Amino acid sequence: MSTATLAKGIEETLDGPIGYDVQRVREDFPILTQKVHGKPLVYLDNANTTQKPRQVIDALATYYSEYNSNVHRASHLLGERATEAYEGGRAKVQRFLNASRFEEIVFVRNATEGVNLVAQTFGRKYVKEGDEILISAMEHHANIVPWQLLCAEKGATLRVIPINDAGELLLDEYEKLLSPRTKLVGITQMSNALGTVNPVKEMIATAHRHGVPVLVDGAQSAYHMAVDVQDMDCDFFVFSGHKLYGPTGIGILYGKSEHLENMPPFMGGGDMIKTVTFEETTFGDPPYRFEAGTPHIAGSIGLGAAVDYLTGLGMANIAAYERDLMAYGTAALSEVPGLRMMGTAKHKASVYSFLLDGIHPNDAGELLDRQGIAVRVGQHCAHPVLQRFGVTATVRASLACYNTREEIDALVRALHKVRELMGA
Ligand code: C6P
Repeated sequence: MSTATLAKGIEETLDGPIGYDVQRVREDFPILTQKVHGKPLVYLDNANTTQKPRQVIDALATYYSEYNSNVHRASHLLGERATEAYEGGRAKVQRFLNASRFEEIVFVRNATEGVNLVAQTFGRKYVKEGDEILISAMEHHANIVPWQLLCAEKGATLRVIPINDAGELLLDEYEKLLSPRTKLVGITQMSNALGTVNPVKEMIATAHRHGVPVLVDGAQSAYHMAVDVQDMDCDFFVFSGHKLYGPTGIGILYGKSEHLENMPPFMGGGDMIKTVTFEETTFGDPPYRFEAGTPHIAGSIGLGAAVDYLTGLGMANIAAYERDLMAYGTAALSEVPGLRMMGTAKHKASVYSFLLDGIHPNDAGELLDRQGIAVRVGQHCAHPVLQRFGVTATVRASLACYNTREEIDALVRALHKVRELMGA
């Protein structure tokens, strides 16, 4: 179904506060109709990666079957078409994030590479011995380890904003941790392990009052809520295409031009230079300065198709739909005996991270899988926050725009079955 038809469908089928007809959305995702272990697939591992709509799959197939070619380098029609579509993907992302300039959108492989790029360029240039980088206690390893590596290299210190038992940042402590030594704040907009949505706009304003730039990890937020980087006023924003219903291997680093223009290259090679001699190389302007080598052309095209799809549905509609579903699931899961939810923040989205009394998360995950329910179990690449709650693993069910109340009911039924099978 085209997104225009879908948007029309939304108006026609609008029923109460929920913004779209989920059954029509599901028809766009071919993978969702399959059975696993003989049971209908209930895919609740969306925080890990989301499924892809037909529009994204078709865009990839069309590129490879009709105009596959390298970009920026080919002097023929296919190369022109590929370049136009590849740069078109960048323009779509610019509009999606409401970035003021095309040059502020840098293609990377994923959110992880985006953070590493900033640490290795901006960080290496500006962070000195005795300086501090401030992150939060709920960060994913992707927003911890790159800063640790930088701190070790520079003799700087990593500081951590603490959280309360609900999984909310302690904002008074945050403000106290900001000092003239702080060179950058790195915070997630939404925690993958708890679901907490952080007040990044306010936190950025606070950091800016102290003259400190802020990197926002949008890996979990960008596909659940509308993001406006100008309104947020972040200095850097990263996300991964594969969580945003797009292909793997493509991600975005947004950076304010004033920063990108002053940052040294990340990697050296073709396409990121102006001139090269054996004595000296001059570097290209952003974003190309940071994009050495043949890029993930299909990735940009597929991500552009994903952005079109989401824009057609409307991020506000998606947020409203998922908010309703989240509340339904929270109530339903609270009825499961012995279920302990980790992360009960007031502002929370689309993630249920929980433990079942007396049942190891690995066992729960396996028994859920056999009933067709796909979840993630483990530490979710966020060891420190699990340690903060004194646990080594949780079961995590996470939502996307195509999940339904019926699927939540199936999860709840399956959890009862897990308890029965495990004798709990
Ligand atoms: N979280 C999860 O199951 P990459 O791997 O670069 O696409 O995304 C890294 C990343 C960064 N920040 C946050 C908040 C994330 O949740 C993730 C990825 C997945 O929770 C895979 S570990």
